[in-house]
Amino acid sequence: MTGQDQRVPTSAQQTAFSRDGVVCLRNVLAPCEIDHLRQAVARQIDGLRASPTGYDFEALSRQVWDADRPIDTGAADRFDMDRMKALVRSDVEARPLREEDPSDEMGLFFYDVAAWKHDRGVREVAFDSALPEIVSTLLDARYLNFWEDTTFVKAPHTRQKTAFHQDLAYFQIEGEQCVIVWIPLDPAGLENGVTQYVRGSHLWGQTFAPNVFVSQTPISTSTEIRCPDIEAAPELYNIVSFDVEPGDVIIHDVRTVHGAGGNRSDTWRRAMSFRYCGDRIRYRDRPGAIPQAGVAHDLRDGDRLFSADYPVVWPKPWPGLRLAEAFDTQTPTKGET
Ligand SMILES: O=C(O)CCC(=O)C(=O)O
Repeated sequence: MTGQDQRVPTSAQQTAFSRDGVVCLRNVLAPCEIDHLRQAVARQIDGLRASPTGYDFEALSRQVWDADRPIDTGAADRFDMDRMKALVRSDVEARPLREEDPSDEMGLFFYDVAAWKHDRGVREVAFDSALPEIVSTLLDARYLNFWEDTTFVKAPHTRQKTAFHQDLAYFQIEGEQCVIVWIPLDPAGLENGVTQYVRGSHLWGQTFAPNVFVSQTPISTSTEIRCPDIEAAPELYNIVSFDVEPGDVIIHDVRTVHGAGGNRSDTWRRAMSFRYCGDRIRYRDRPGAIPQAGVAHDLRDGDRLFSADYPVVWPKPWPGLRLAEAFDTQTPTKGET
């Protein structure tokens, strides 16, 4: 399995990434790699109700904004959604972040994490595609840890937007040498909710409190400041988006403020997002960060991310080594025999 056109970013792409905090690289992943991720996403969606980390934010936003509707997250307990509902409803600045859509169809804004732990195909793309080398070049990293994968799917006619946010405060890390690689699994543009980025926001010198995507309301009561309300006045910000095809990737700095519209189209917008950390990142049990699913480490503040929970994916000890195989666990890929 090899990448397609590109294994290292050009110097123009590196300059754009440093300046804007985001860059789009074309035709980086091979069709078979996209296929691995699509299959993993299909298995995740099938398991939504049973997953301890899987959510439908489209359904949740209706439950949050309707005082009489109880919160129902199935088996998921990563976010305390009853507490979130109370926080959002008592936030005077909060309002539904939903697209107008004349259709009566029910959408789906699917979210789940950490497929790499049980899905070999995801590990192959996260560890053995062109991505680790590309990312380590962009970050000027001596080595690279894989932090986690996250799946974001918007079915046709999903009204819920992804509230603008900054990723840094969601993660238990200290430092800035971290990127998020957004991997479209369908053609995506503004109509079906491609991600949007505030150019240069990685250089604002601020760490913003995390939100739960259905509202700008901070989910932590830590002292971190709330993200500006970009949706209220997008014209005030230098927002960039890219029309992308499967195989392309969009890479953003962990400090870059970003969000997405709903999916107003008849086509799916499936995506996976990989998070990588460079050698200057240290572990920090940051107040307000979202508890990470299924980690077993005992790292303390200031430690390097040396743990089986954060595999070193670059450099490879020898060329041609398939790290995905090295990390095969006793747990088979869900849904496979
Ligand atoms: O796909 C989305 O709607 C949001 C993506 C995102 O926030 C991320 O990849 O960090």
